[in-house]
Amino acid sequence: MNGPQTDIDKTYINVALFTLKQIVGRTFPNPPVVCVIVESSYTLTDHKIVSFGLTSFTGRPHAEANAIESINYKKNKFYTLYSTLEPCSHQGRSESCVSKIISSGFINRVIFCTLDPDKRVNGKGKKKLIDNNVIVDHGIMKNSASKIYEGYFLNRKKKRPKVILKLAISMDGFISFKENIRSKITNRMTNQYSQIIRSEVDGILVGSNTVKVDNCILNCRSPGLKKFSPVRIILNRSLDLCLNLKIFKDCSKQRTIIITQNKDLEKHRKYLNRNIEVRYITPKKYNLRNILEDLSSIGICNLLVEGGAKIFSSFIKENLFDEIFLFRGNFFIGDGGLNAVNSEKNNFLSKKKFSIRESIRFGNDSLEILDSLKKNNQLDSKNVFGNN
Ligand code: AOF
Ligand code: ZN
Repeated sequence: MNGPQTDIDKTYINVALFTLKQIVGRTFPNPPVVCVIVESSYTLTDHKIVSFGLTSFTGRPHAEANAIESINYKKNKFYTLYSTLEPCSHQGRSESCVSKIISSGFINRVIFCTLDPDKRVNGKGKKKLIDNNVIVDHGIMKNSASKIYEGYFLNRKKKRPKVILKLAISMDGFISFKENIRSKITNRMTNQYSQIIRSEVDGILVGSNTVKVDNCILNCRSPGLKKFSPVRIILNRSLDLCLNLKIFKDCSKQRTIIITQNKDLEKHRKYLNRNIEVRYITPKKYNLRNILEDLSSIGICNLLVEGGAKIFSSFIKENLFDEIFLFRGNFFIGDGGLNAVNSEKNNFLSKKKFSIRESIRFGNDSLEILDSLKKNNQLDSKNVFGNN
């Protein structure tokens, strides 16, 4: 029995990858990992899953640790551990997964999709396993895994999260009837789906004007999703948001961060006393690139941007986005509506920046998922907002 992959390996890695998709954004501050342990004969016949482990929803214990914990090993059997990511080798809050695999004394073979780009691991997990006589192979279904790990890889390699812009617009491309007014654009079905999207990201970012005008809460309210509510991030240069806003009600239950360029510690304290984290960036460095780097440093891998127009404009203008979830309600707003994206020159929307990957209907509403062309190097696109 040696390393190279078999059809059986592909089957079990597929099972792990299928599950991996379900836990993206639900393991902050760690990347999601799925681990499957298979018991077989030494010739790999009569194989069956004997344990399944996911990264815990608070990030620890890790997937492999969870899977290893609950097995009754048999002496004459062969054990393969499948993982979607290279098992970690660093001493963290507890023993590394590689140490656990080795000290179990039963795992004969480890198969994983992709090396872990985290500097503390990157290849070291693999080496330690091999040095301890565990058969190792990796690269299996690597492309599928890399797509799911897009946010994590961007975080570790580019020091920024994957950025998803979420917009709800009318048929004629407006996000509101007029400025500083909250407008209901989408139906109930769409709104429920939006809650699922929120539960699949680590962080949700808005500008302070959106918090003031919408008085939004930015959590996951649907049954079963509450615990997956993402970290809330508010961009507020002047640190002037009123503590009576709904978003500040339960900050001990949902991590809430304000990013500001105001360094008045008295003001900071006012928020800290209410469990609101204040992160200061100097006025000189207060730009999206640095804000994303800061968020990446606290473990945000997938970031949902929910507005408003000014914020969307900046992300699009600076090409700092990977996907757009464009929801469209079933009515026209007409003259006086507020553009989804504002710009002094009002021209960058017509630049070819997106391609449509998928269209879904929710009753009379629709959702188009757009990829940034920078990401795919595709050439064809159109002004998807349709109003200029
Ligand atoms: C694994 N299995 O399920 C995950 C891994 O802060 P720590 O000590 O928990 O370590 C976080 C790092 O562990 C993270 O950056 C990544 O390299 C790895 N994540 N590794 O073996 C897992 N989530
Ligand atoms: Zn680990």
